[in-house]
Amino acid sequence: MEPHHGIMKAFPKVKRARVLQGKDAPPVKKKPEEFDIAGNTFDGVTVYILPAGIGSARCQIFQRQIRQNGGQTESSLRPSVTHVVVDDNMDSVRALRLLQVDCMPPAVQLVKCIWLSSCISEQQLLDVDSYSLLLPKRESETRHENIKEELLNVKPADEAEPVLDQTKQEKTIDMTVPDTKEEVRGEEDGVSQSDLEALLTGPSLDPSPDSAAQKVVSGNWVCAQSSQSKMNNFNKHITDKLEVLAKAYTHQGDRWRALGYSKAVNALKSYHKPITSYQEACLIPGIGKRMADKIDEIMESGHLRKLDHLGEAVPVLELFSNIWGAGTKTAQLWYQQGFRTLEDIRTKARLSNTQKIGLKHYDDFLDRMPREEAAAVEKVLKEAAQAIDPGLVAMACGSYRRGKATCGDVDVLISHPDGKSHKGVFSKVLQNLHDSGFLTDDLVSHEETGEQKKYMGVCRLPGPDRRHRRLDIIVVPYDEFACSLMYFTGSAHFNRSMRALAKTKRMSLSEHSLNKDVVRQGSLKVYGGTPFTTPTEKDVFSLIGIPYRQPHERDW
Ligand code: DCP
Ligand code: MG
Ligand code: MN
Repeated sequence: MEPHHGIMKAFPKVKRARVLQGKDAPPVKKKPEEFDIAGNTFDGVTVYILPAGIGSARCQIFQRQIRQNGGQTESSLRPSVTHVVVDDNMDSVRALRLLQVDCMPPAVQLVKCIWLSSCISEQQLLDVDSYSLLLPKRESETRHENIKEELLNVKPADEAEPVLDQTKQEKTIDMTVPDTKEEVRGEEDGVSQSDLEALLTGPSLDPSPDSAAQKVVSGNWVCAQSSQSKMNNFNKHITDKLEVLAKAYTHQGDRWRALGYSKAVNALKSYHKPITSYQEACLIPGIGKRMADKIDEIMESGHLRKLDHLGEAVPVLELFSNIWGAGTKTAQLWYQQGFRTLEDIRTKARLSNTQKIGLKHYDDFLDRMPREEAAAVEKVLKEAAQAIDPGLVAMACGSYRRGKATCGDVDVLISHPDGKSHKGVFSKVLQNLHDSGFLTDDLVSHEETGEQKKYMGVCRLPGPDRRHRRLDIIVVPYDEFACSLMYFTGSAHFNRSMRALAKTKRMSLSEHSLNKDVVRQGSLKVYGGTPFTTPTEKDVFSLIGIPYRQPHERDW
């Protein structure tokens, strides 16, 4: 996906200084009167420059030049804006996400920064055509990108939301999977249309009598069910095989089919008894006929023939995409270039800085840490934060908060209950942790979405025999605390379900807020709505209209 992910940014040393010192300081606002109008290149043009990737210093220079040349600038996507300028490496999906819209308003151009610099240097308003960010054809591909390649994971506010309205489902599926050939293949290959339709809405398999009441409010939504129901897996002999297939599809870049299989796996894991017949499998929400065929085959023969024909590329693709910073597309490219081993990659492949770090810590990153170690990392973060301001809260979220025995990384959320003292903390914490030697590598330059900042890097606890561990840190304003806590606690599948459910209620859930009165046209959000006040996670659940779930019940 990296041709248009544009998301991961290695953390060049030069930039680090900027990020770690004064990037939190408010930009010095210069009054427009200071500038003489020098030209009229931008007459009638109002530009909003999306700062991500461009940096505030360059933004300010551009803004000044626009105003000096007869144009106007805005600090957000206001109705007056005619051009939105984004970093040259930005892809449209990410741009829209950062702009918090599903599509550009009509008549607003979304252009690369090079358009702006070319206009300035050529002193004329150039046609945007060759600088415009075209929307990718296959939305489905970019939506379900490899998590590692999604900077910040701060995510797609509306990632893969299904539409509940049954009458519209087919249409929606068509829109999100524009390549119908792909879908037909899916049909042959275990994931049917109905599997796709059920995607992400999740099973409703709680056999307890009170589940009927819940269904009234929450239908089949994963987020409304406790993930504890899958703890006792009566169908492990089946799910083990389907999981292998799901993983293989992930590595082959077939996200839809992979999602279909994971969905079926979740459904089977939470089923209250071993499945004994094809008919029984068909009756489970989330399992279509083709999937039931596969299940039947495993039940009857103890085997799935499809697993014998995965192709020799799969294990190599898995080997490669396990390098942090390399996704399916990169792995495929390397495979096509003839590479088969990590040694090939180390010696022959062109690696980004991030991938170099990923390769250096290949084994460490694959090794999940015991939760006690995650707790120790959380403690380091708490102490670092509280040394800056004793009122700061720092807590490990992610799999740790969901109570998992092992964690792939540590996801630390930092905020301040006074609503303002989180400002400036991000760079200070990072500086402190760099100075103490706790942080050993920076993977991704921090990205801001609104007032939230996120860091992805590598740390190591002091003492002998310690391994390098992945660490994610987000600093959030307190009024976004509950929504960001919920986002960062996950799981990702649970989050998708929550967002999808919110959408059916004209709401929109993101890591920032739960908004009401959202206006959508088809599956596109045209008005973002207004945020509810959500002091706690419980408020978010109750506003969406489902029972509260403890973090350990969200492990879908
Ligand atoms: N997240 C999300 N969507 C994504 C990626 C992440 O909503 N595509 C959210 C939910 C995750 C949280 O961010 O729980 C942290 O992401 P991690 O990748 O660290 O995932 P976990 O902590 O859940 O699992 P692991 O133990 O593998 O780190
Ligand atoms: Mg994690
Ligand atoms: Mn993480």
